[in-house]
Amino acid sequence: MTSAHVDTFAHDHLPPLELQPEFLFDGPDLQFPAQLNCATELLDRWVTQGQGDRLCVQGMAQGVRLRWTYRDLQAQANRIARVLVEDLGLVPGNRVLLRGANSPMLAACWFGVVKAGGIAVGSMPLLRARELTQIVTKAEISHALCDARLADELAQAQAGCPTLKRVLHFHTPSADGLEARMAAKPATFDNVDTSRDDTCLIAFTSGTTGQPKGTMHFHRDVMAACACWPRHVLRASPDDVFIGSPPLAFTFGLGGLLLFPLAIGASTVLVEKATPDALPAAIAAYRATVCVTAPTSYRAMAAQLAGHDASSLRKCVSAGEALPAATRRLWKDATGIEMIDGIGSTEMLHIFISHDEAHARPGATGTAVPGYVARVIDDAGRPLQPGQIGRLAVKGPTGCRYLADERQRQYVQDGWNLTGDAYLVDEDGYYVYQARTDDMIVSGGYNIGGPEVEAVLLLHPKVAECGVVGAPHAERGQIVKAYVVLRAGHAPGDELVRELQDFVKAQIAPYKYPRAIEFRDALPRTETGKLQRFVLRREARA
Ligand code: 3UK
Repeated sequence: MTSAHVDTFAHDHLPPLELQPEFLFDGPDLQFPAQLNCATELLDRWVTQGQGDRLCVQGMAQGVRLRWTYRDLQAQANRIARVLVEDLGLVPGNRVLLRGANSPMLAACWFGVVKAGGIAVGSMPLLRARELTQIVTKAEISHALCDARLADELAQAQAGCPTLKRVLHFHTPSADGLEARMAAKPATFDNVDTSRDDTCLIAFTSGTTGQPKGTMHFHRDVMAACACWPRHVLRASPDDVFIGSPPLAFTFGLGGLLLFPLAIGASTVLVEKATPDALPAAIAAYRATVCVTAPTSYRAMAAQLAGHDASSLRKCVSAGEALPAATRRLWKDATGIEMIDGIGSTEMLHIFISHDEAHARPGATGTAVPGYVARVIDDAGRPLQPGQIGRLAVKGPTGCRYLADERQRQYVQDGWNLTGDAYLVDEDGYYVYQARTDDMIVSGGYNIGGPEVEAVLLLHPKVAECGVVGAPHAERGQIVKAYVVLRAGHAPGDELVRELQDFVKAQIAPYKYPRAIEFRDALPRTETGKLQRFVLRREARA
């Protein structure tokens, strides 16, 4: 096995072997050749096999609707690889920052970097200069490909980023922009012959506290992710048209909206604006068949679907947060579709516990995806019995490798990846999410998972959204506190507080009911749609 990396930074900053998780490669799907470039497998392969005219990626660029075939995307990625190598002096192993909302050009940039043996580092479009500086510094990023509309924030960051020497902008007619340089290059490129164990991707976690963590993934990991959840659970077909909201900088979006459709020769729609207001119209316009987004987005879309033709949809994937049973129900009533829920993480690259449509169980995430094993353990690492709440531990062909980070010891213990989630396994072997382990509420000696209370509140017809956290309390230690956003046309008040409290008490053990309820116009969320419970907790403390 020969690494192609001339710049050995990634290899030099892997966690020591004894701190890495155990990797499992059982079965013929998970055997990979020693030399492997995932761009060859996901993109060039189709052109080589005579399928270059198949539709690959659609979207908008500067107001123009694009429809690229596999051959088109390959040509664009090849030109970008040439610009990186020939004009910007990229050598294999260099890190390249990618910045932009989802678009065909951003996808071409990802493949351009990976073809050239570089390491793609995505960044959420809303990141500010301070956060960009942290990422560039941590990953010692040398190059950036950046949407011209996001140029300012990166320019501000660059002042504090001595490693970042070359920045090119795309989506610009400028003579020294990426497109102008691409136009001067032939559409061919020989992909760098990377090892399956060369890093091709560093994904930063959207950490809520402290420095962001960079997770390193190899060419092999990308192909392994494609061989597990999409092949065994999603089971999409080459004629499927994928669409959705998660940014390509988030591995949920990278896999669900780029790697997985391409792995099977299907096509993807990359829309810049995929909010719940905009997505239904896009689904109708592109006749999309597979939708990938977060639970809250489905909940908001369910209310707006009338008036849009969503009849093309056949599979809907939810991840990023627990999927409440009420949201599954709303979506099924609106579309007839049973959603596919799955838990994944940036560290694991993609989804490792899930279920298909036929095995969906409201309120449960599912079972270990083929290729992965999972268990629920206590604080000493001992497996627990069904029904007991403990820490989720997983192993499979992908796993956590933090870039030079002490926190590796927390995520990986005894070869298992510990995701930080509290789970139980029910009598039938389904994994049921409780809370993030550090989000568990302890009230009067009881352990209460906020999401369970949220799931009940969401069943109430007047509740649009809610977040439940522990608020400090003199006698009980903590009390359950709910922050509630009401549906249009309902007014907050003491009477409604009592109504919601009684509603919860009638559905689950009364000790779990929210002793405090506060009404809000909106809830704090990350760019990936996750509820920021730490913000609510901070407010509950104040
Ligand atoms: C939570 C879920 C319950 C859970 C992700 C799919 O979310 C992703 O990655 P992140 O690193 O966060 C990981 C954490 O998010 N979570 C995600 N999905 C679910 N909780 N049910 C779910 N279905 O706390 C997990 O540890 O941002 C999701 C694919 C790729 C991803 N990166």
